Amino acid sequence: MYHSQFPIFLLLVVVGGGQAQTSVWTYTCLNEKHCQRVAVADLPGGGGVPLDVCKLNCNKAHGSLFPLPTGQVTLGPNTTPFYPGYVTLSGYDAYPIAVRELFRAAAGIFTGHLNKMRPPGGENPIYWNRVDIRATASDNSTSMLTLGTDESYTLALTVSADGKTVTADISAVTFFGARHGLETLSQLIAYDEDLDVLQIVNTANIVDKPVYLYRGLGLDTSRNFFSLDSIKKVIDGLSYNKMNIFHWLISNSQSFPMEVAGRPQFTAYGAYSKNKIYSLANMREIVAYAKPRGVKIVPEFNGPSHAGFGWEWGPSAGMGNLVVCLNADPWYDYCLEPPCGQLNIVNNYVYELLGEIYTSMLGIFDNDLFHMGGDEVHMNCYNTTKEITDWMAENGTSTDMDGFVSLLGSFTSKAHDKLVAASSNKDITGILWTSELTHREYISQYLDPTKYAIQIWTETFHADTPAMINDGYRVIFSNYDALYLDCGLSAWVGTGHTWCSPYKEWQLIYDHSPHFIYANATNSTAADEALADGRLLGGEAVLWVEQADDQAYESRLWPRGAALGERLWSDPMTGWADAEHRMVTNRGRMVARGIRADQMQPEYCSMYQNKCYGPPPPGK
Ligand SMILES: *[C@@H]1O[C@H](CO)[C@@H](O)[C@H](O)[C@H]1NC(C)=O
Ligand SMILES: *[C@@H]1O[C@H](CO)[C@@H](O)[C@H](O)[C@H]1NC(C)=O
Ligand SMILES: *[C@@H]1O[C@H](CO)[C@@H](O)[C@H](O)[C@H]1NC(C)=O
Ligand SMILES: *[C@@H]1O[C@H](CO)[C@@H](O)[C@H](O)[C@H]1NC(C)=O
Ligand SMILES: CC(=O)N[C@H]1CO[C@H](CO)[C@@H](O)[C@@H]1O
Repeated sequence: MYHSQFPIFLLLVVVGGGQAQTSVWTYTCLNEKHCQRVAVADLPGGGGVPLDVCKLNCNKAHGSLFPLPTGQVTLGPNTTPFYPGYVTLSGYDAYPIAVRELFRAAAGIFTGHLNKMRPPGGENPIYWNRVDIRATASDNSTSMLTLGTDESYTLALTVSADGKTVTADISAVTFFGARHGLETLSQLIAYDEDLDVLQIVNTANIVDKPVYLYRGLGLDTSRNFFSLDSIKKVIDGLSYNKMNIFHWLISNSQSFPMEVAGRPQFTAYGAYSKNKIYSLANMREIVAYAKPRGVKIVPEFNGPSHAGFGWEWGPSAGMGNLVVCLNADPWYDYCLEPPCGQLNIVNNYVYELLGEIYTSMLGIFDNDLFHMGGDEVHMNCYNTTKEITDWMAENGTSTDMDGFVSLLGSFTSKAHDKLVAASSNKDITGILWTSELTHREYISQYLDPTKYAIQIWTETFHADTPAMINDGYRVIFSNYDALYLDCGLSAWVGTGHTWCSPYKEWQLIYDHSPHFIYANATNSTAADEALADGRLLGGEAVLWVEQADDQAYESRLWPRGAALGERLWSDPMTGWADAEHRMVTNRGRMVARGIRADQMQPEYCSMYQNKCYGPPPPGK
């Protein structure tokens, strides 16, 4: 008897004794801006709160909201304690099924976060307050996320006169806006470790919508394979930062892990192993996972370069060589990293197979954007391949740069025709990386700006960028000198660092504004116009994975990806310094939800928010 009662007795002490175990420290808000640790003994009248609760609304301008809302933000001074079991979500129950299911999934994700912050059990009846959430979308039939989707929302929080019911009203045009509203709401809730309860800011008004349409992260899953769980976690991270694009670079010359309907040879020859394949069902699962999280998958099938293993079965199938320069030695004469490989662009079977690949992919990733690759074509590979140079000679194509670019132009246009034929959306836009073809002297000759968008990976102040935007191209900024997340590691061929060193710090990423970059090259009126008409589509940080896999990607992606997330959602006039506390808080929130994001500072800096700053620049 004694022993069986002992644990119960202990439990009562812990629950009832929460106050008694309170630390000697508590937190107060200084100047409506910074949370700071103070001794409980120094606050004889009380008034301190746990740090996470302090951060909710200490800063009256925006609390810890991340990314910054772009419209009005009013946060009340008070919070209401509650338990996750007393939250209801309604408003969408009568919507058409596709949209209703998205709302249901988003509601489940939201309550999942709350349950993680404060698992059920051991509730104190004093805090049995209700949180009633009403989430609505005036367009109750849109279940596709496209570049034209309205992602705006408003959020209003009110508290009843008796203080026992908090009402959250989220209204949006589409589901995708409403889910952003739920994300914002989740950032107005924190765990109160003193009372072992959740606290919600009980009065607020927020009006919000994104500045850029395309807010993405790119992940290559070919140099090294990533499990479905890892890809889902990347999507989770995107959703916490209101980023809406996962650019999935599925295959490359190293491996071909993607199942193509009706062509098992691609993975049989190209996958690293039979366990390292994305089946059609796997890819469908990713699309379905991403949608209620407000994320669209933009798949990339790269060509004519970045194609190698997986294509070597052409001769045995009577189709001739489908790739050239495969695994050539020494690699550095024929490509930019081993193994080499480029599609045999003078073989018509290559176009037929591209059509089959696009049809297979668009059966899964059906949307308005498809990435066609197009980067890093190595001219010497083609120039030293007899089959290619013979064809060029017979067709009167010169083997100088103009001749090779015309060959690339014709490859791109034939591939684009196959893409349009494979798509149910005849307005599908093909995205291309910057390359020789997108240089100023060639681009308008070969690429129609209504059919293609350009993903820019050249350096930030490259002269082609403003020229392209002036000429009407829609652009996505992924400049390697700011937005490549793999830079700064050891080299993997030879010694020293990788080519794009140094490491790109979050501050650099945060300050990388497409509007600013274009305005610097032209003027702010021109940049406003380019934003309004969608030529400044947005940006994307990219993780190339020669040196990353399931074990090593989260700390490369986060929290730096979040810095880009705020830049693209809010594009604030202010720079990184004004975002630092929220970046740190947001990073902590991501970690609490299971993302292994890199640490940014000693924890001390969160406890004394105005103490960690750099010395003034020399001479100031
Ligand atoms: C869904 O939208 C249609 C068209 O706006 C509207 O007529 C209908 O009442 C809406 N349904 C619900 C349940 O709100
Ligand atoms: C291709 O090779 C020919 C003959 O060696 C050379 O003259 C030409 O400059 C090369 N083309 C390119 C684009 O390098
Ligand atoms: C503006 O662009 C030029 C190059 O065109 C660059 O050197 C300069 O640093 C830019 N200014 C700022 C403030 O970034
Ligand atoms: C702003 O830049 C655009 C694009 O280069 C140009 O057409 C326009 O004349 C410029 N306006 C001013 C006031 O300089
Ligand atoms: C476009 C074009 O002229 N294509 C020709 C190039 O040369 C080959 C023979 O090597 C012909 O079959 C093509 O029709």
